[in-house]
Formats: sequence, C-alpha cells, structure tokens
Amino acid sequence: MQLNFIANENAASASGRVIPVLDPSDGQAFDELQRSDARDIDAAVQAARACFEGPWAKLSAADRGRLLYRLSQKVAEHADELTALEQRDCGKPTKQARADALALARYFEFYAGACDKFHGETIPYLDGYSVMTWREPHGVTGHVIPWNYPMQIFGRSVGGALAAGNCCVVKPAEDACLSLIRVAQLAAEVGFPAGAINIVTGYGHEVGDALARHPGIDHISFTGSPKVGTLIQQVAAERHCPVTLELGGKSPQIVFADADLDAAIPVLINAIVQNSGQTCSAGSRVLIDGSIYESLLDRLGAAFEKLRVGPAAMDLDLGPLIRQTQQQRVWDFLSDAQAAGIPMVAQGQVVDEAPESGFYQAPTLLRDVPVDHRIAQEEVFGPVLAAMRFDGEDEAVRLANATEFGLVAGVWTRDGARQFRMAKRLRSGQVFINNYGAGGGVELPFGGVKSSGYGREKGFEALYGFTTLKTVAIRHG
Ligand code: TXE
Repeated sequence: MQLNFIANENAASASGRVIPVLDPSDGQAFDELQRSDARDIDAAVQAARACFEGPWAKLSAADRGRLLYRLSQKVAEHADELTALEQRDCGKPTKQARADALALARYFEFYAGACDKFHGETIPYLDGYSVMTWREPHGVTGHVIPWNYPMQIFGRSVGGALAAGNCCVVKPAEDACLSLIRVAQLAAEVGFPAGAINIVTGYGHEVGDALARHPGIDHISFTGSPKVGTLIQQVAAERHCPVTLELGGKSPQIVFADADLDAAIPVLINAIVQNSGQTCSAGSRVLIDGSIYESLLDRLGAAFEKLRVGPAAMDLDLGPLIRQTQQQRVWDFLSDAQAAGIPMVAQGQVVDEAPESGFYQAPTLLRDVPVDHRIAQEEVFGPVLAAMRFDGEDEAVRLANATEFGLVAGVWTRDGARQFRMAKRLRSGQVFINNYGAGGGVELPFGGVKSSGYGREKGFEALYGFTTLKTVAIRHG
C-alpha cells in the first residue's frame, strides 16, 4: 500500500479510500494508492508553507544547492530501485526506465549548481537612486505531473522550483506515482526539511482540481492534455495564479533530399517509438522531400517491421501503453485512418509472450496522410508515425506549421543556409537540426508555442518562471 508523503511523513488520505495500481504489461493490479481529496491537499500546502517560511527560508542558496546535490547522488545510488518501480508502474522497457532515473539525478545535479548563480540586476536610474531587481521565489508551487515520464517531469519542474527557493506540493498522475513517492522519501533521508517536497496522490478531477483551486498555491506547473490545461488555467485565473503549461504536440521531423539518411533513420524512428509514442515531444509526423519519398518510406517500413513490442521486463523496443483507455484511443485513430483510406506502410510485431490482458500496440507507419486528417492534427500519444510528402522549402514549412501545436521540430539537411532559414520559420519551442532531441538535455529550455502551452522548464530559463521579480528603488537622502 502506497501512502502520501506530507511533511516528511507517510500519510494515509483523509478519505481512507484507495486506487488500484495496474501493471500495464499484464493489466493486473499489484498495489494501491491513496485516493486523496482537498483535505490532503490542504495539509500538504500547510506543510509546504510552514517549511517555506521556516527552515527553507533560513537556508542559504549554496546550502539549497548542496541538498539538491545530495539528492542527485542519492537518486543515482537508488537508480536500480527507481528503475524497477517505474518499469512496473508505467510499462517501460528497462533501458527507458533506467534512462529516466538517471535523468532525474541529472536534473537535481544541474539545479544544485544553479541555486547560487541566479540573481537580479542593478539598473541605472535617476541621480541619487540605487535600483536593483530581486528574484524571489513564488512560495508554494503546485506540480501536476502526467504518467508518461513521471521522474523526468518531476525532475524538471520540482528541481527548478526548489532551486529557485520554493517548496512544492506534487500531484502525480493516478497511473504513475510509485517512483515519485520514493524520491520524496529519499529527499527526506538526505536532509530536506519537512514540507519542502510533498506528494499527494489521487484522481485529477478530485485532488488535481483541489490543488489548482487552493489559495495557498502560488504557482502551478502542469504537464498533460490541452483539455485539462485549459481547466487549470481557468481555475488559476480566478485568483490570478501564474501557471506554466506543457500540453504536448504534433511535432514534425522534416527530411530534405540532401539529408544524411543513415544518420536520420534511427532517429526518425526513435522519436516516435520511444516510450511507445507516449511522449509530448514525439516526432509524430515525418515530412519527406518528394524526390526521396518512396525510397525513404521503403527504408523506414523495413525498420518498422523489425520493431518488437512486449512486456516491460523483456526490454524490447517498445513496452505496453499505460492503460486500456490509451490503447483504445490509439485504436480509434487507426480505425479512422483506415476508414479514410490512408495506406499503412508497415507495422512492428507484438511478441507471443505479451499477455492478452496487457495494453500493447504495434508501431505503425502510415503514408500520404492528408494535412487536415486528425492523424496529422491531433496527438495520438501512441507509436503511430504519419508520413507526408512535400516539394520545396515553402511547402515543408507550411505543412510543419499547419497544426495547433508547436513544441519541437526536427530538420534534416546538409545545407547550412537552409538550416537557419528553417529554424527561423518553424513555429516551435525547440528546433533540432540533423538530430531530434525529444526535449533535449537538462540544460535546454523546453516548452511550446500555440496550443503546446507556455512558459519554459528545464535549463536556467526555468528559474525565471519559478520566481517573481521585485524592483527595489532606493532614493538616497
Ligand atoms: O491526461 P490528463 P490523460 C495527452 C495525450 C494523452 C491525453 C490524455 O495526448 O493521450 O493527454 O491523457 C491530472 N485538474 N497528454 O487523460 O488528464 C491527471 O490526474 C487538475 C500529454 O492522462 O491531462 C494527471 O496528473 N489535474 C501529456 C495530469 O493531469 C487534473 C502527458 C495529466 O492527465 C485534472 C499526458 C483536473 N481537472 C497526457 N484532470 C504531455 N504533454 O506530455 C486530470 N488531471
């Protein structure tokens, strides 16, 4: 039985109710979570506030950094344990779950070093004045985390918020809580004061909503669906609470005829099969220059047919999807594509060892997808790659920008001038040239434009979002 973690204590929810934890590899329940409500959020916010005004306020920035560094080391020491938890909870192949655990350690390492290097400025003003800006933490930050990358998204949002001097209340997704509860326990073990990191589990419409509405939450960081992002924004607007929203994408990977295709092909594929396509920055559309359209599709198709899907512990190319409703969502997209006559180029294989009761989906390559079809417009959040043909740079840009999203874009070309032109013309929070980073490393600011959301997490840039700026003007007597 999993408990909440509030003020460095394991705590049962006020309701006493629980939610089963399912293993996506076989669909069977293997644990239980607390089904918390507004009372538990209130207890967590109070603990966070007491910490923010008490022991947390007394720590120097350097000491905050030391604590984060100790947590980074502790997470790395516990990487095997965290990998096993995440693997079972989310259905991730071992190498993916392990990469996530190590990324979490790296987030804390990066933000450990940032704590005492982030500061305001002095501003020249009228004679007789000294003017400066102070970067101050918001106070208590709320973090609504999705299920696709619990550890990575916790690292990027909670890591940045703590480094900036906030205390955190975290609501993980109901499908993926285990690793985050454990990380909060590890933080307590390395000396984080009670209330600095609090975890409250439960359903989004109950406990997530209560977090967004709580007057003691000074900033909300949300990663999830556009629908819930809109709800959070509306609720937060009622009390003018700032929000950072990361709402996914329909990211294009654009391949020009002069691209290094040997380098591109494995990246094009990984960008859609990683985490079974359940990645906000998945490269879910591949736009291909007309002169290489058929030949590249042949090569991609051959590679797709070799991909294997199976239980997480088998550590194949893909594991299961997170839950049955997600599987159904992918099936619905595929049957709509079939009804529209969109041709399928190739599919990977679900292995015989995969239980019927698990949530499996073979990776699928579709071609000639019309730009206005929902497969080209909406986030499938599954391993489905939509190929489209373009002729010339202008058409590539038009197709790439023709969705409501703008999170990440990839461009493959050897032409240096074209690299800059494309980077400039793509409406996207990140552009990768001759690679596809799916968010990139810890150092790279990440976030979207248009319906992909706003605000940036990761990198030093995140610290601006997790602080507020105070201008102090002193007139000398
Ligand atoms: O997301 P939800 P779901 C997209 C992806 C996926 C679709 C649906 O396309 O197929 O969303 O996934 C919490 N108030 N992404 O339904 O519901 C919820 O408990 C406050 C993209 O799982 O948005 C969870 O912690 N919180 C994405 C978190 O929001 C609420 C990652 C995300 O769940 C809430 C996940 C409410 N009323 C899904 N309702 C990305 N950008 O990476 C739910 N939540």
